[in-house]
Amino acid sequence: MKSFLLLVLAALGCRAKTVTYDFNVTWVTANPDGLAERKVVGINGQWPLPLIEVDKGDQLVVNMHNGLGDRPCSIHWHGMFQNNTNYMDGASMVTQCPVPPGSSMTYNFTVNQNGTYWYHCHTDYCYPDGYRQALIVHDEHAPFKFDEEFTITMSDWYHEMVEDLSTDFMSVYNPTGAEPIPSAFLFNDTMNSSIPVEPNKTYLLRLVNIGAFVAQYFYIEGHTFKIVEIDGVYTEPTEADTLYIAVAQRYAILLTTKNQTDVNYAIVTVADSTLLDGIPEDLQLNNTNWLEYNKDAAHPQATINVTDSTELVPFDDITLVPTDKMELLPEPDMEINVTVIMNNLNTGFSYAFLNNISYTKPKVPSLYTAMSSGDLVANSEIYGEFTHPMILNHNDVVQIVVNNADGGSHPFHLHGHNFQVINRAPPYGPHFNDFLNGDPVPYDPSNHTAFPKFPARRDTFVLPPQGYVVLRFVADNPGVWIFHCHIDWHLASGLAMILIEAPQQMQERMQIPQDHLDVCQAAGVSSKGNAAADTTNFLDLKGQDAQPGWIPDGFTPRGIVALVFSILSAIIGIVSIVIYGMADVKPLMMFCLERGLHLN
Ligand SMILES: [Cu+2]
Repeated sequence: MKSFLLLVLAALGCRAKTVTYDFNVTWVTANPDGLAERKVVGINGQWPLPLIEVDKGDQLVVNMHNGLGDRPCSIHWHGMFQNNTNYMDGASMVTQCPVPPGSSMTYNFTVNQNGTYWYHCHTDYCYPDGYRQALIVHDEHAPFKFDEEFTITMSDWYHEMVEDLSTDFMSVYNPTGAEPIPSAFLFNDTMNSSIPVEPNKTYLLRLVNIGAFVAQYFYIEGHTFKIVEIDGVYTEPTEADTLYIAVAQRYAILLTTKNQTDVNYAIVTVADSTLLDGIPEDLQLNNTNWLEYNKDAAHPQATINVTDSTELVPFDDITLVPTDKMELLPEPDMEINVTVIMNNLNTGFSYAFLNNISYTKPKVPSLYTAMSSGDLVANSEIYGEFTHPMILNHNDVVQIVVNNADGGSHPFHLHGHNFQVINRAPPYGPHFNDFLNGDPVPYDPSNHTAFPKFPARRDTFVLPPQGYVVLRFVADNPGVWIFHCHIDWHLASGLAMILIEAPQQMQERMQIPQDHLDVCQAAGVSSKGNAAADTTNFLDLKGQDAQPGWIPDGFTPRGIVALVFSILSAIIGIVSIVIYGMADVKPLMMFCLERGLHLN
């Protein structure tokens, strides 16, 4: 029996391999929409960035060198559980120090998952400058068959550098927090491209929204398809014609081609225009790429039959059933109940809040606080009030209720997990924006639709405008995990909190690699201590970074806009009086002087 087991283990061991990538991160230039050449973050001198491909069970090793010269960076492996390797999660000031220019960090973890993922920078705002790409985990035991596969990324794209956009975004001139409007929408980091297909074949299309802000609708003219995976979770094959893919979400679909080679079909992506505060005339919201049966045949532009993206009816992901039929988790041991709020603080900028906290980075990465805190590891105070820490006990069933007091939808992502989405209102479809006609509707535990028996699981879900979502998961993955809105503008304005999961087990099971600690040294960031970097008294948070102060009652965002604009117009008024006034006075003075008159 023992030798049989060894044989099995050896067979398994033989199959798993180590996949190593060396990433030298530097600035390069690119012009993916043909409209503007700009600086982008490249890897090994290339952009688009390399697609990472591994097989389930592989060890993925990425040696990252920051050659940008002018800013720190990191890499988050979106959707990877990082079981017992929380320190490889890549979120700066949560699980590591930001890697400064000239420094390197090795990410090394086992990929015991399958499906469609992506990687992106997770240090301040750094991924909208092009630092993002898909990560595919192949699985020879996938519960579906196909002939060939393609990965399709979609993303919003800016012509300006994020450093310029962010200064205007967090500014007294933007008191309503209007997000920068993208300049274009890319498809596989280009536009007007074709996916070559043959008739009567089945293709697996892996769709990933690697954008920083805007969700996109997706459909293929003349075709339906079957959803088989969401965010790495296999689902019962489910027929659909239109998808709504928020930033960070993934869908894998099976598409069977027609028995013909005469006609090419439009693959249509439509940006969710409800997210945009204004639509410039030259912004192309609807984009056509092609399912190409015949490269010599016409490539017709899509015929869009709706005037507004909200008229499209996407498949509701909450109805999907995972193939593993994991049942609804039992009643929670712990509930976290948060409400999304947008408000101004006394800087005059707009901030995002979960309840009354706008996430503010600590002085020590929160995981390093946990690892250096000894017996105080389960005391939430040491992580600082403004990281919004929640302590989760090992293996507890956790329920998160997210209510939305904001009129925008938000794609929320939890690191280190996927979770059951057990309730959401309003549902995808024609009523998605219905709660905007009145006050926000919070989740009511005594009045909701039935929870599914086998809830859909994913790692990023969309919170409807003024509605709510309820999710459940088991706290079985020790680590510090950030839960945040994936619209990068909202994360930067504070729409995040951290979960300190199984703190004692975290300390017992993990050890921070030396090269990660060296990065802190190089970055001048402390790798020990509480959120205020105090290493002697972890309960003394004096000096922690805090969110700005509240605005006295009576000031509303509208009031601030009015105030800013009246101050501005007063200044403009004074300046014009000085310029034009002097211009008027000068000839008059000359006239008087010439005639010996006095101006009084
Ligand atoms: Cu958001």
